[in-house]
Amino acid sequence: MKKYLITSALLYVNGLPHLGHLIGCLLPADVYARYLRSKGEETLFIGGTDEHGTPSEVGAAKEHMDVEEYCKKYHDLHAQMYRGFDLSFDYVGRTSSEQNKEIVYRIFNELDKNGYITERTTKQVYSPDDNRYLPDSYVMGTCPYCGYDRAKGDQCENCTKVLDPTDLIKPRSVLSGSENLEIRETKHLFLQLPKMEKELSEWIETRKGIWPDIAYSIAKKWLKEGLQERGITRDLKWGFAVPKEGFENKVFYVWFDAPIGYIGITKQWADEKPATRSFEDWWLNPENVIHTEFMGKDNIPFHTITFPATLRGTGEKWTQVSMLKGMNYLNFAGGKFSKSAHRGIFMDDAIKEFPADYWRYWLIANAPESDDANFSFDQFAATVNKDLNDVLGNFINRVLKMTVNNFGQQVPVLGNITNAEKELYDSLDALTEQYTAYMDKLEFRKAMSTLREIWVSGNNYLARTEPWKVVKTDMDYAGTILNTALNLIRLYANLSAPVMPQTARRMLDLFEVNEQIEFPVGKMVSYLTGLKPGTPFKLSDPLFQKILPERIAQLKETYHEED
Ligand code: B3M
Ligand code: ZN
Repeated sequence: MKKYLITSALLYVNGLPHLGHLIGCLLPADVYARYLRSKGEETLFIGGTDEHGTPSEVGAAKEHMDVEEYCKKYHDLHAQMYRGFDLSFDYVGRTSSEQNKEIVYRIFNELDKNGYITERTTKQVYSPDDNRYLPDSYVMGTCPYCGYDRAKGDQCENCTKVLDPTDLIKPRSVLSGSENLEIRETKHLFLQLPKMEKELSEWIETRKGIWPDIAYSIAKKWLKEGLQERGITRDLKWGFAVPKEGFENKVFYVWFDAPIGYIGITKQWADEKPATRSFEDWWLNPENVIHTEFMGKDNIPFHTITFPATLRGTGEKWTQVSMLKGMNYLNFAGGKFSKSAHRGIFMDDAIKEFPADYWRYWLIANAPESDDANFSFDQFAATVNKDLNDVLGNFINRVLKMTVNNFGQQVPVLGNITNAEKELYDSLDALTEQYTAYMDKLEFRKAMSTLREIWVSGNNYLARTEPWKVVKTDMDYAGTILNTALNLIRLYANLSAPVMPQTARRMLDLFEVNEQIEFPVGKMVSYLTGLKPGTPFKLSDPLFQKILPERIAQLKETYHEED
């Protein structure tokens, strides 16, 4: 039996994550992990914080904190936020851990031994005013490719181009703002990507039609431009010291040790929880592990080219990525969500406004899969009010109330079924099959619109059978309708659980059945006759609250949607 390894991109520890990060990697990874677990698959879901490099040094300097303490503080805050949104990570680790260091060194030494590491004298940006080198995001300037004026020295987040600080037009120091910058020569270590070009190119070709277009096309673009050797060391203090003579004062580049962090964090998990499995079971086991990675589009080059090359160059049989889900960006009020400009809605605020499931459902139903998507409070409220409140919530309320009023607080007897039930079973067979297929392919928007259709089919069934009329003429058939409708609630709970875990639990707990969430497989007829007649149920407060116009106006103001 193959087992599933799921990783979500490891977010930089500086600042708090926003809704763009949540939908970019964390949440879709969680939905997929929950889906697989509810199907009984062996699943390990790994996440954590990316703690090295310039983002942490710059963030710590801004808060006048020691870098190590700063990383710990924000790591804990990220982890707390993940819990608030019910992200079901098996482990939330850190790229700065001892375990990661051990694996980074192991991989580096193998690469070096195999001739994939070379030394080069390079030109680096030096700032006399700051009295130091300014690698990566210590420098900002205008992107030479797209003209974006807040491009960072290592990557333009607007066009995703990977840059060198010396490429920037009008570079300036992030520390002092100084534009008085010099170029100085210093030695660095490089990963020989060109040596692996052919091998990588053949492998990427096999991913065509399997990875989403965006992942495949970004990888292809890199290959087409020709692979260049990539610097893997930096003139920084914070990071893993380079274990090679002459380089002891340098550290590894954050993008060298961050993806290795998935492995390091798995080892943290294995060391900390006397688990049944070792990290080797997951990471040195390519034949038996299906590894799915989730990330925003700017992270794709590193996961399709540099990280796979890093693992391949060791000559060891590391588990490689099988499926890669890359997301486009979520925009807000016509612009980007931005950590540095604190623009948009951050996870700590979001959770204070609405329950996690409202956000989870909206984000997954509107995931920026084929293109960038836009968040607005009007759309958010419309979806919550319509899909969750009117379609799903009302169905449940009506069914529970009608049953109580006519049969008491228990599941009525299922009598003879008619064409209406048969047709319901058939249409649900087709819809659940479609839903499962979309989840398997990680096509979340389509999965959610199918889930919505499944909910709607319950309302259509009531509209067609009109139990409020049937109770006056045929109590047996009225019982059959309401029995079927109550079974639908149980079905909805199990189908909705990957995206709305809390609501699903509440739905299932309406019935005194004490069941685990389990993804329904097979024919719906057996599923929709599963609740035993006589099973007691509870009445609950409405599952969702409508978001009213005054509240929407207030939210727009608080979060500057219309500024
Ligand atoms: N830390 C980028 C980010 O936070 C980067 C991802 C690393 S994944 C190994 O958006
Ligand atoms: Zn650009």
